[in-house]
Amino acid sequence: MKIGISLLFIICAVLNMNAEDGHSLWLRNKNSVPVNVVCTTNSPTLSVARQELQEGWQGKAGATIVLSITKDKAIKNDGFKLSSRGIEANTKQGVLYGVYELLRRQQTGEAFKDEVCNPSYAVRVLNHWDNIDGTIERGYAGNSIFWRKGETAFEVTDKDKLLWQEYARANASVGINGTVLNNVNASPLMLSKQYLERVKAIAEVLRPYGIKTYLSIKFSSPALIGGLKTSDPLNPDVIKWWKDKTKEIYSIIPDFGGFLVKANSEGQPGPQDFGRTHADGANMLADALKPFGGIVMWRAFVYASNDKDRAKQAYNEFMPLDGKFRDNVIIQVKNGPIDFQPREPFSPLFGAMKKTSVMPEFQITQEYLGHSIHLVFLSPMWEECLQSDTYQEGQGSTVARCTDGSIFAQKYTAIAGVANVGLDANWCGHHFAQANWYAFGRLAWNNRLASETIADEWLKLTFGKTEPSADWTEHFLKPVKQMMLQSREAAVNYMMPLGFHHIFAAEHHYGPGPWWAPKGIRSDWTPPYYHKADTLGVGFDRTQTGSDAVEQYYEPLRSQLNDLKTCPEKYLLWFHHVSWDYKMQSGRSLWDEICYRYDSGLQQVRQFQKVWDGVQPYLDAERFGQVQQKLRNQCRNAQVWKDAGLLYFQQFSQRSIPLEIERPVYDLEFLIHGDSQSRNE
Ligand code: GCW
Repeated sequence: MKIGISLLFIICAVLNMNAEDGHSLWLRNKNSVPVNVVCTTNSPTLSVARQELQEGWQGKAGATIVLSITKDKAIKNDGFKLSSRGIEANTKQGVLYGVYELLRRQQTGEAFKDEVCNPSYAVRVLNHWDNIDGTIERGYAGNSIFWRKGETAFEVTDKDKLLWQEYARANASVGINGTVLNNVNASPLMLSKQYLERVKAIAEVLRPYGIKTYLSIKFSSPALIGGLKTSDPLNPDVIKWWKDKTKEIYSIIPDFGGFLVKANSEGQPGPQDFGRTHADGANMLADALKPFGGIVMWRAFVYASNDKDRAKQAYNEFMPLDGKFRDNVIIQVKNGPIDFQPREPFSPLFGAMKKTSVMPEFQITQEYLGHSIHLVFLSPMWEECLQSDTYQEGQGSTVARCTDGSIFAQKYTAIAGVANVGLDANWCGHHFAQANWYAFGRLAWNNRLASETIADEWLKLTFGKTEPSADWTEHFLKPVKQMMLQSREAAVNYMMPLGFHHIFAAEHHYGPGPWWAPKGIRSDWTPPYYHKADTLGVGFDRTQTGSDAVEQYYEPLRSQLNDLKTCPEKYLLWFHHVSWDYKMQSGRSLWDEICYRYDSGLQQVRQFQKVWDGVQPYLDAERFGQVQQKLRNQCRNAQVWKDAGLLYFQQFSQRSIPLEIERPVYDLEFLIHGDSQSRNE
């Protein structure tokens, strides 16, 4: 009996050991072979580099690899040079990135040749919307890995340190070199002694991996925690307060990166509260950071209540300030002019601000893309933004080139991604949401990478074997990659096709809510403001005769978007109010096309379910089962979206749903008042 129980215990332990919870991300144990690592310099970062090589080497057994710090003009920032001899870089971080690149190539079977690899952006940073009580705004993977409330809030445990180290390693492996530890809706307490001490502890763990820490600050901190009467950025006491505070921070965290600021946006305080401009506010902070080499990332996500067109506001507020910012200020601009929608045209600020550093902000957490329930690979969305042509400096002035220093001489180049990481065992809530973290890092390193390459790498690293068989490649890699690459377009189809935007249910932004418009609420927080459906047609008229948002784009794009005939259909209802009978490229009427798109989105998810069921033999039961269940949920929700879109807009179009399309299964009444929004996890 005793033996029986012990045996059972051992079996359980072994099974448990093999249980695949996804915690290892894309960094899995591989069968490595011995390698001699020669490195004459010593440092914590280089020790990590050496260890990674020793634990992950899959090249020739017994090979010698030399890691060296050099001075090579062809190598930029923390880039590196790979050669058959080893890795050279100008910085220790560069060597580490070279090691990860080499190992990645070995693991994915990518050819290796002598080459210099430089990052597209100097600062590649995650933004955590983590609150100091441990909750995460728009977080769908558990609480914060950095903050918690209660008695142990300031205790730094071994468990904390291990988790932070794993986090740092994952980031470094894809080239991320900075992290903002707290929400842009910042608590002023973040700058108090106790919290700064915890930042110090986090920074110590992150440092060997080349990751700098940054903080979001509340602009009214001088008054809120500094005892001053004002937070006016031109007030000498306020200026001094920030200088002293910055000095204090650097005395605790010597390699501190700088501040991220959300000011005069969604109720956050800012310089405009004192009759000052964004430039006055940002420059005051930039001056405090300058002596220490710190930067200010100042967000352009601003919009006032009841403006006629929210899409125009960031541009209107920031363009007059172009050239007025210090050189250590970077304006952080969301990819689209409104707010991380499943599809938006690029923000017109890209390329237009020519005398100011501008950085893109992407959202890795899926606030508007099905949280951590829907399988949506975001890389194609970011690629679409980065490769959009602004025409600002002639053809080929892509968002990528306008922000990475190729066109404008920016002192700092940077890119930010709003993190999707939490305490969940698999970090991101959905196994496939890990791919979005990975993709952000890869695109931040190389903004010309194709989503297909990224998906291919990620799948091989996350699900692959050391030597992938032809069978695995054909029956797992190919179909799953295809599914990933289609997943964003599928979400656009079942949520808001053809340029629809912001027709989400209020607050949680998960399910549909095109009808949502309670009295007394800001109109630009309600979906009807964005879709403007009436019996004649649907869509927001942003043409020259409408809100004239097209005017913020540069020719020839402006005219192209302005004309109903030349505006790409994917942006149609973003820029035009279109009649229900308008003939689309498919030959269908707009109304019929809307019905087809919603339906095809749902059909795509059904197809994804089949693809996934088909790959069951090729992966562990745990991840298979979890993804299968999430897909079921996604499918139910795609049905809700389709039915809501069709039945709600049908009230205006007063046309029937094409007969080839499957009928809705929910009543509009239930969709509006029932429990259809339940995330049903
Ligand atoms: O997308 C909106 C979100 C807010 C967020 C804000 C922002 C952090 O709904 O939760 O606040 O954007 O980007 O500041």
